[in-house]
Amino acid sequence: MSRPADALNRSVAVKRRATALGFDAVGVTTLGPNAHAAELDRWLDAGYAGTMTYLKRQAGKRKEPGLIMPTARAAVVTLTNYFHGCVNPGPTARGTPGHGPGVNTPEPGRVAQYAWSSDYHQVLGARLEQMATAIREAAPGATTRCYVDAGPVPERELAQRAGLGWIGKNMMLIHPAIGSFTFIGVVLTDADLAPDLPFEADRCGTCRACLEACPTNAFPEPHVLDATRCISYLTIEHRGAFNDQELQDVGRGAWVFGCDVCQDVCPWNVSFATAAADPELAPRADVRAPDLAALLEMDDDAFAHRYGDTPFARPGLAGMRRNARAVLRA
Ligand code: B12
Ligand code: SF4
Ligand code: SF4
Repeated sequence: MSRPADALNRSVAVKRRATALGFDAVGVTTLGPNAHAAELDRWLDAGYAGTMTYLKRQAGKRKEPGLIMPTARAAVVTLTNYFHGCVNPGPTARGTPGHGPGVNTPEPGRVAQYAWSSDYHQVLGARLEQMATAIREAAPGATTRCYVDAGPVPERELAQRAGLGWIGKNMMLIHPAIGSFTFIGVVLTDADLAPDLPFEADRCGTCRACLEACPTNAFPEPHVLDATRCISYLTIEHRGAFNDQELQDVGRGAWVFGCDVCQDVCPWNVSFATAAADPELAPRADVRAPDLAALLEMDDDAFAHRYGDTPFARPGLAGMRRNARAVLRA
């Protein structure tokens, strides 16, 4: 067992490295049981996960993050800002500057901002590996495992515990100075690192803007998202054709991939989100505003060539065509 001062020095060294690597915020937490395990069970039992059956399979580890890597004693949690400085302009209204809701009229084919660049899993995965190297240098002999939006890691829960923000009524992890347009990345390690204090405050107050703005009423109550009604789930995770209700829901929002409405209206984003200056996460025009007509005509090879390294690869050509038809009503 090392001295507390050593653990603190290691944490400081790792955080310095995280900042140098371009992470916008970083915190450390321990791997005790998930304080919101009961909420996760209730959510799964209500069927709100839809066909994301992996969430049920991974529930044991999400409730007890210490089981993910049994030797691990700490999680280093990072936030990376991906806000691009405007509310989704859609394919035809390019470059409209602005902040906050209602700046632009929705155009068919809107894409959620988190997907505007090349695949963030790859960009952040490489950065997390470099931070893991720094952890192993600070604690010789330590082992590490990196996660970004993958595996059974309860990422928002760990971020809140690492002091990085609170869970909003829209379920997003909101950092008080950055907002919620952030990716969460995690390194689990058996190194002895000094933990940060959790972020205990709930700064939503009486606001309900996200709940009221959701185009499909996907929030049965604050802090509960029925994913089966969420446009993000429907356009990214759902497989197969849309039923009539789903068709209406996707068509109504004009979103061809993901959805940002419950973040666009959040006062913490309206006031504090600033455009990310990260060249590796720079928006790509073909992703931010895809040509829906071309998408409908594309074959598998053309799709793989154009979108294989972007988040569109998850729904694939079949899913993206289905989404395009829904927003074009084609
Ligand atoms: C499955 C999933 C989805 C599903 C379900 C979303 C959901 N709200 O559950 C769908 C496809 C709909 C989705 C959509 C989106 N997602 Co998603 N998703 C995930 C994934 C893989 C698992 C989330 C999960 O376990 N959900 C089940 C719920 C019950 O768990 P949870 O959201 O983690 O909530 C925990 C805490 O909130 C807490 N809790 C529960 N109730 C309560 C109540 C109170 C009062 C408190 C304080 C806490 C609390 O306990 C829960 C369990 O640990 C995570 C990555 C990961 N490995 O964690 C990314 C992740 C949550 N998604 C992310 C993003 C960016 C999005 C979208 C914004 C993408 C988009 N623009 O289209 C939307 C946002 C929709 C929304 N409002 O949540 C980011 C969020 C970053 C952030 N700053 O919060 C993550 C962390 C991926 C990443 N590494 O960056 N997603
Ligand atoms: S992402 Fe869109 S559809 Fe999903 S909960 Fe938020 S506002 Fe509703
Ligand atoms: S819109 Fe309001 S209620 Fe929703 S997450 Fe933001 S502050 Fe909280």
